[in-house]
Amino acid sequence: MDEDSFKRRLLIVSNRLPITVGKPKKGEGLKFHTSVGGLSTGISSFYKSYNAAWIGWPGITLEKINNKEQKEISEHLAKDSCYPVFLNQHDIENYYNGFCNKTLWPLFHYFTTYTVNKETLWNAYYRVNRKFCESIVKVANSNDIIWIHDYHLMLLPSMLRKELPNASIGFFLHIPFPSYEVLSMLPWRREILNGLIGADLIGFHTYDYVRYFIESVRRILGFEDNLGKINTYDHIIKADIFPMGIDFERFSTLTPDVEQEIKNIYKQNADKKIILSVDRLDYTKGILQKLEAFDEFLDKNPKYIEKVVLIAVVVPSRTNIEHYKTLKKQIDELIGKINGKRSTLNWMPISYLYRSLPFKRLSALYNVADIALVTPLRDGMNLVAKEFVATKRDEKGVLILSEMAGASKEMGEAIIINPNNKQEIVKAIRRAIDMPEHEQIKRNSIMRKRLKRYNIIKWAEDFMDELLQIKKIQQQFLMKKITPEIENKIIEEYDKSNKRILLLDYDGTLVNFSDKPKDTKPDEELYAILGALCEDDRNSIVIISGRDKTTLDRWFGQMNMGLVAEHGVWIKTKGEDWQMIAPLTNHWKSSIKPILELYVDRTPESFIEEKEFSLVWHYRKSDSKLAKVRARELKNSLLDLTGNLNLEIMSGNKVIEIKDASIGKDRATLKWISSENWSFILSIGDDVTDENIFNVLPKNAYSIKVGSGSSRANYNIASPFYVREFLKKLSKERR
Ligand code: GDG
Repeated sequence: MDEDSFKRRLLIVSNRLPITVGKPKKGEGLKFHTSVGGLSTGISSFYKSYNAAWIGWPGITLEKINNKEQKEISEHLAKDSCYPVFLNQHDIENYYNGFCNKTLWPLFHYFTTYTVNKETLWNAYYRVNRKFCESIVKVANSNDIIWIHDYHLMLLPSMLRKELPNASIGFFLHIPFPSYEVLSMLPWRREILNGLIGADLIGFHTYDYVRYFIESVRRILGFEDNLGKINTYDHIIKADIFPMGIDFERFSTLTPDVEQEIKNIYKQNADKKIILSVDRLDYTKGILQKLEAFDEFLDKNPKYIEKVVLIAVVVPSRTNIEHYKTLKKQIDELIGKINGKRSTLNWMPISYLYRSLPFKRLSALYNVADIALVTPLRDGMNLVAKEFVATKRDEKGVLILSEMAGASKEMGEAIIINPNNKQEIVKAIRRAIDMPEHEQIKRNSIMRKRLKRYNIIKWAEDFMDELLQIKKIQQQFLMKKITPEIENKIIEEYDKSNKRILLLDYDGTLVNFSDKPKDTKPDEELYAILGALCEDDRNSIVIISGRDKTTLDRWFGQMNMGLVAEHGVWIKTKGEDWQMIAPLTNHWKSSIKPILELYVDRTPESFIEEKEFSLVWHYRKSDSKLAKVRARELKNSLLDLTGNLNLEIMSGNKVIEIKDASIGKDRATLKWISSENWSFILSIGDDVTDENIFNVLPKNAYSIKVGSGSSRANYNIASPFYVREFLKKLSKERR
């Protein structure tokens, strides 16, 4: 952990505080107790060891307390460094029970038919995120580390970024991030993504969730990524994997009160194999599926009648939401049916506990269970699976784990099942009961080592280290970011000089990059800016683009400026005709094009752009995973084929371009620069091909990279919008 992070305060922000306030009966005083749930259990154990404070809702609505009690709550919580965000009944109904748990929760768990899309719920979500923002601003220092948790607060990072621009803001999503297809169903997907990218670091449990997030950001917001680093207009952020760990010590230690509980449970279940299931009451947890599979197991394996018991702990959750009420009824009925059908005088197959248990009892259950049956239909991580394995000090016990839980990516030694495949669960139960001890030990010892090493503290430290790391990268970018002072210095030089050349890239520099290149033709504002620059006869304006010469001619042919087409194949000086930079041939195209066509057929939504002396395979709109594989394959086969031709295979921004190796923007630049004795040279570009220009510029030239990626240019500028503003300033009359 960086020394710096100890000096700064850590603010943890989540919907619920780790302490819940309740008022059991009218007239009674306030009661404070520990909150239940994955997030709360996990973070509570690590945050006490930091200079940390926690901000969240204390679990009681404003309608239930008076001003005096509100003050009492704040004072009581402050002793544990907790700050309450007070919410009213309407907020809870529309934000928590509404947008959070009727819109985001089902959608992100792929229960698309349960998803409610309602403007009023969205408005409440926005409003409560604002309330959180206001509460945080009241207690935060400008450079605090703020770590926001979960789907309830996805708009908060950007809201906070505006208020506290220097804070280090991290966000962790505890639930799955859905695929682009599923996220696209949400009317507010853009707002959600825009809210999240206010964070410096966005963490997920698994690689798939990171991938889905990055793909959505690319396809919905248009920001590119480079190994998880996303270049937004004004800062670099990172998305990465942090599989949440548990408080291993706490679960693996046998305390006297846990020992006592263990004795009690054994007394009631002597000589029986114990299968344990622990879930919040939620339709994502696959509770009905596991009950049905257990029933079927007994059907198929009658020899286990009276020899096995399923202890099903179901923790009440979101009891005000219809789907949860229905599920509760279904679980009650199914358990009633199975027990009714199968119980004998001495035995009841399912022991059902619908309540939240004290820690010692939960821990005792993990200890005594022979098998843990964890069968979510979709689950961000699932800590129960990890906690069960952690309690197994003798390394005996079998974990049956759904492949739909994030935990399955780290716990491959468990018996992995598909929760929708009843027969597979039935077989897994049988296999678990029959598994020899040495095999159990072998499997658990590997998992326990991993859980011990990557525990909750390591998880949080890892997240925090990376958050500070990305902050440093941002600083490097900021150091090169063009400031008003630098702009003034350039303008001063420009004003002084009588012979100026401006080398400007087009796509991504003068206009925003787009999926549809045809849509990015110059607009009136751009013509006005370029027109004003061209009017000054001390200026030579040159557009250096990868576009073909017909397009550039159509757009800029009438203007008093120089043009470079096809990355430097063609050059057109003011008032003259197009000239080829060097004698080139294009007969190679006939042998290369069929290969590209093959890749177009195999990669939906990719296409070929044919220029006179180059071929380009575009894959921006294709599925990113497939396209990456195909791009690698294509590059390899082209490299094999073109070994004896003088061709260059260039990977650009979601393109592969094949061109004569002797052409490039650098060559065109040199030709232009050496043609006169310029006293002011400025080059602006955004893409890899523009780096070739920056490379060959003389020392006294100004070079500016558009966007936040690293570059050889002297400076970075945020976006085409700012490029235009800057060019407007250059062309303004100053006397
Ligand atoms: C979300 C994501 C992700 C359960 N019953 C009792 C009790 N618990 C504790 C367990 C465990 C936690 O609650 C449940 O965590 P899960 O991970 O299983 O599930 P969610 O609540 O849905 O949590 C999930 C998690 O966030 C963390 O990122 O893994 O995917 O959905 O820690 O021990 N604790 C006590 N009594 C109980 O009866 N004391």
